[in-house]
Order: sequence, then structure tokens, then C-alpha cells
Amino acid sequence: MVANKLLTLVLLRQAPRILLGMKKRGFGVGRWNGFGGKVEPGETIKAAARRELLEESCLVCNDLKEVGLLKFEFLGNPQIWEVHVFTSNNFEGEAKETEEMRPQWFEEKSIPFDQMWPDDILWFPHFLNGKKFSGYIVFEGMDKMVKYDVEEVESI
Ligand code: 6U4
Ligand code: NA
Ligand code: NA
Repeated sequence: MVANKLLTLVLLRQAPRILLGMKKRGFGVGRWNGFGGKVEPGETIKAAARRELLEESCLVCNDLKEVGLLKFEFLGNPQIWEVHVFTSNNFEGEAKETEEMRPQWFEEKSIPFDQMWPDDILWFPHFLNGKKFSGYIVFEGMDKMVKYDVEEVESI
């Protein structure tokens, strides 16, 4: 058995706006995304979420709440990616462009889903309604979802 790979994703929200970043390199390059990355050994998932947010946007957030859990299978790869989604409306600093991300605030009614991961449109509505959610999504390559199941949950 292959252990799941743990990742984080942070979506900061100050209604009616949400902060996304254009990924400048690596996995998901060219897509607007939340901020996040791989959990390091010995690190809690929340600490990783906070660290990746700081590294990628220069923002400090001590108030992250876990709102979603998304599992991704990529056909041909035995490792499941487990993406823990966090949010907050309370943070310090100003979003700055970094080597990895170009941050931009978007109106919640004009989120650029056509330039995001194709699964995002499935779970953003739950997120924007303030609900918790979980999902299992199977990708073929980076663009094609071959199967998905996303639902609201009471707790993560
Ligand atoms: P390095 O370059 O190793 O430092 P790191 O920042 O640790 O990378 P990265 O950026 O590759 O990790 O992590 C991938 C990011 O993409 C995580 O924040 C999770 C997010 N992500 C992955 N698949 C996604 C998907 N299908 N939909 C989505 N976000 C996804 O919205
Ligand atoms: Na990252
Ligand atoms: Na990283």
C-alpha cells in the first residue's frame, strides 16, 4: 500500500472577495488556485497550511479553519493526493507576488473557473455557502475528470 500524499490549500476570504494566486511554476502552473503545498515530515497539516500561505503570499494567518477534504486519484499513479482545504477571513500583511504565486483578489461572483482546476467548480459552491465538504476525484492527466463525488459534510 502506498501512503496518501498530504497537501494543503488555503482560501482566504473577505466577502465579497476571495484571494487566489496564479501558479507560476510546478504542479498546476497557469491556473488560479488557493495557496498551499506539501506537508513536511513532523509538521501538522495546519502548520503546513500556514507555512505555505506565508511562503507563497507573504500573509500570516493564525486563524485557519479546516473546511474541506479532497482526495485525488491520477490514473496510473497508485498514490492518492489528500488535499486539506482551510479558510480564514483574518490575516496579517498584504498579499505579495512570490516566486511561486501571483496573488489577486476576485469578486466571488466572478471566480475564473475556466482557468482553475476543473474540480474547483464542484466544491466552491459549498465553500462559498460556508459549508464543509469532502470529495473524491479521479483525473486522467491534468485536465480531464473521469469520475467525481463531492458532498457537503457535517465535519471533516
Ligand atoms: P514545491 O515546489 O515542492 O515546494 P509545494 O508548494 O510543496 O511544491 P505544490 O505547489 O505542488 O506543492 O502543491 C500543489 C498545490 O495544488 C496544493 O496547494 C494543492 C493544490 N491542488 C492540487 N490538486 C488540486 C486540484 N485538483 N484542485 C485544486 N487544488 C489542487 O483546487
Ligand atoms: Na505550492
Ligand atoms: Na513545499
